[in-house]
Amino acid sequence: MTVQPFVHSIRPPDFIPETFDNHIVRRLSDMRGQFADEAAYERLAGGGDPVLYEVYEFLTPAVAGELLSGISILHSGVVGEEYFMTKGHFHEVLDTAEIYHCLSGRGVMMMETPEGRSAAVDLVPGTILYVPPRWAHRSVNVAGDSDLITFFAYPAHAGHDYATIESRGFRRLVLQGDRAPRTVDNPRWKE
Ligand code: S6P
Ligand code: ZN
Repeated sequence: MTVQPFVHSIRPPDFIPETFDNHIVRRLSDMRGQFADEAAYERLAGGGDPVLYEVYEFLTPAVAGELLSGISILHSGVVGEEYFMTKGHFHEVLDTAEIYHCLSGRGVMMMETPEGRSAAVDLVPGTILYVPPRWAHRSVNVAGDSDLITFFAYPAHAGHDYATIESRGFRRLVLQGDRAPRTVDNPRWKE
């Protein structure tokens, strides 16, 4: 199947694409077990099941050579001291990279390799982040009151390994601090 050239368009302030192929909505209930403060999670879940983030995808065939891109909109909030965040994943084809371009808001991209290296990069409007092959990645919204909006693109055959992060978490967490967000070791990280 050959893909014809195509365009999509986004505009501030909400950057929701006028056209897209797939819309993913992830709620608090999709993140059970991922936030460090379980009591805070249950308190928030008791009040409903808020949407944490939405992804608008521009699909292409899942084969090497194609790029899959889209817009990710991560809402603001906290579970205990921990900011709203995406599930996070390794790519199933581990040797595939990804580009993120921050369009709006304030965030941190938490990243780590299977070998134990860890990195946290600030995202502000204009930031272009290269996530190299092998690095798991999770977006974290550290703004008090605005969405974190990013454009992303990655090899369409990369796939997602969510299970590794679901079972052991990320090595580092991003928490609210007195003046600025702080990153700490995840006390529940499992080898
Ligand atoms: C996919 C890419 C993004 C994420 C999105 C949601 O490789 O990294 O499109 O899918 O930011 O995060 P997650 O961890 O729920 O897929
Ligand atoms: Zn990815």
